[in-house]
Amino acid sequence: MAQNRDDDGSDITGSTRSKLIETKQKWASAGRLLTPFSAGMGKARLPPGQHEVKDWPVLDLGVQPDIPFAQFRLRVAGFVENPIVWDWDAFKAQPQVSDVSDMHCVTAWSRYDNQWEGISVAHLLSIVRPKQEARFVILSSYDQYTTNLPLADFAAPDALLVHSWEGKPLTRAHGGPVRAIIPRLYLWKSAKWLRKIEFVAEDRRGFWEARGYHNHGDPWLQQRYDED
Ligand SMILES: Nc1nc2c(c(=O)[nH]1)N[C@H]1C(S)=C(S)[C@@H](COP(=O)(O)O)O[C@H]1N2
Ligand SMILES: [Mo]
Repeated sequence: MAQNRDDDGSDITGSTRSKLIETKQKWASAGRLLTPFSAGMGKARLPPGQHEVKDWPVLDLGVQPDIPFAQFRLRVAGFVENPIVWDWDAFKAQPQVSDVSDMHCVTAWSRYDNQWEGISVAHLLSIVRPKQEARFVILSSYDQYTTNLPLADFAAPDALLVHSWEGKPLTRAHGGPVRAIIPRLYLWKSAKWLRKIEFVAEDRRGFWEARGYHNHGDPWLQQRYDED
């Protein structure tokens, strides 16, 4: 292997390279050229075509299922080594995290700095262990809603399964007991009243994706509607 062969730090190639590496490391830690999600990068915090709201609108199919904690089950199925069914106690027994993220609805409102509590998708993945075949994820809800996304987006470090918002249990209207939060995609990918997570090899369009909405839904690329 050719690693660390430039022990002669005084030669021009060596010093040029270390400057380049230093610069690139600075870019990396500043998130340069990455889609800017985080606070402090205010300039591009609002995706194109969005406006900020301070309230939190409710959007769904008009049916808000009432799932008492005692009846709550979260099932993980499909191409995973360890399929699970968690009841409320099992879900709450997982390592809890809290995180703050922005949400972007395709109807053009964005809400900043939402504080979530729940479990990270990264943790879920470490428990269920997706198989090689798993490339997409289908989220299904207690209101029959479904949405699909690539495993790579579901596995993003800021993706969560949440039960609380701003320190309070998620209301029924906003998807309690448990909803997904996928901050890097439009909010329709963040299934409320989450019931099942299926890992699949072939992509399958969900409720809105089958009704003219974009299959991927990246707000930074304004992927609102289907490309014909
Ligand atoms: N189960 C379920 N999840 C859903 C929906 C739905 O109808 N049912 N609507 C989606 C859409 S279109 C949006 S914009 C967000 C809205 O979440 P909110 O009502 O908490 O703002 O939920 C998404 N998740
Ligand atoms: Mo939406």
